[in-house]
Amino acid sequence: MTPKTLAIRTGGAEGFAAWRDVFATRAPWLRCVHWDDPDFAPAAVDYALVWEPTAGVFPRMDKLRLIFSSGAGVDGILACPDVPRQVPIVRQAVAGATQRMGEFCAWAVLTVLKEGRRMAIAQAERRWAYFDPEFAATERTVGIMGLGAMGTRSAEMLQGLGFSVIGWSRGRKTVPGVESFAGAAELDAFLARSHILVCLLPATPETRHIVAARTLSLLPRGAGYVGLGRGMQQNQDDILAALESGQLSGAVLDVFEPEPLPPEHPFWTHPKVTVTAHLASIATREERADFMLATLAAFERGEQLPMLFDPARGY
Ligand code: NDP
Ligand code: OXD
Repeated sequence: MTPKTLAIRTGGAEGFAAWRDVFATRAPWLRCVHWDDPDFAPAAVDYALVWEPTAGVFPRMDKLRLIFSSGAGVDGILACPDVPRQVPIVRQAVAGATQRMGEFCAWAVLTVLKEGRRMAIAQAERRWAYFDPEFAATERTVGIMGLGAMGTRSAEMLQGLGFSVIGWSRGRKTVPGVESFAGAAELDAFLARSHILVCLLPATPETRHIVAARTLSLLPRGAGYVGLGRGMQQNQDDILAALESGQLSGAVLDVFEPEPLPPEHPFWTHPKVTVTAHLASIATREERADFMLATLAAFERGEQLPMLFDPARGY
């Protein structure tokens, strides 16, 4: 391969060093440069790998041909005011990431079902608090908003645990065993069936605050909520109100607005909320590097790329 330059801004200086080492063994022709290095020369860059790029740099990348997100979402990239609209953006699609998401989603749904937060509080207080979680998985329906790569793998794993699973997306989906609801017209019927609601949607203008008072009020009383997509999809005050009123019986939240969740936020100490630090799923650097190198080879052969961000649909 002709030498090429990849600019990296994901995971800070430590992340850069780790990425550089991963690429050094796999693609010696790829020169990795750190976006935040004082000697960084944007004009030399062919490709970029970024999570939250800073403004003022893309316009100086005259040779830039492809942008990779270091994750599945591209919201951190789109938040950069001068991201070049003509350069394709590739989202990560790695089997290891969907597997990890499925595992995390299964854990979160079981945490809601088995009242894991109640157990954790009792343990922290050294209290022998016997109780009998009310339902078995076979008696509950999990509704997954976003039946894409992450939602589909989660649905498969939840079905393996005995849950009934339904899904909601823009278009109709065919996922074995999963009843598919599509579009705004079918949202309310989907919600009415979801004993535990999981959000695995991308961040788009349409999904802003999609989990809010109205949505939550349509769930069966005492429903659970698992937030794994993006914080911007959730009205956090409405979630708190639904927990207070008993409309929600519990929640596991991995994403917030803003992140990190401020230390004074009531979610941290809420007896019905389990908070995790946006860690539900990330593939290893090795897996992501292999996906990127295969994508770059296809790109240089002029082939159609998988997982392209589509500005028209917003994700
Ligand atoms: P995909 O692109 O594979 O799937 C997105 C799904 O969302 C599709 O089913 C799509 O439906 C649906 N969708 C998009 N917009 C709407 C809408 N307005 N109304 C209804 N359905 C909609 O994405 P992934 O599964 O790979 O990832 C999903 C999201 O999960 C990411 O964008 C990211 O926000 C989040 N994520 C979170 C992680 C974490 O650690 N917490 C880790 C990885 C991802 P259709 O196909 O019909 O358009
Ligand atoms: C992602 C994430 O989008 O980690 O991949 O949230």
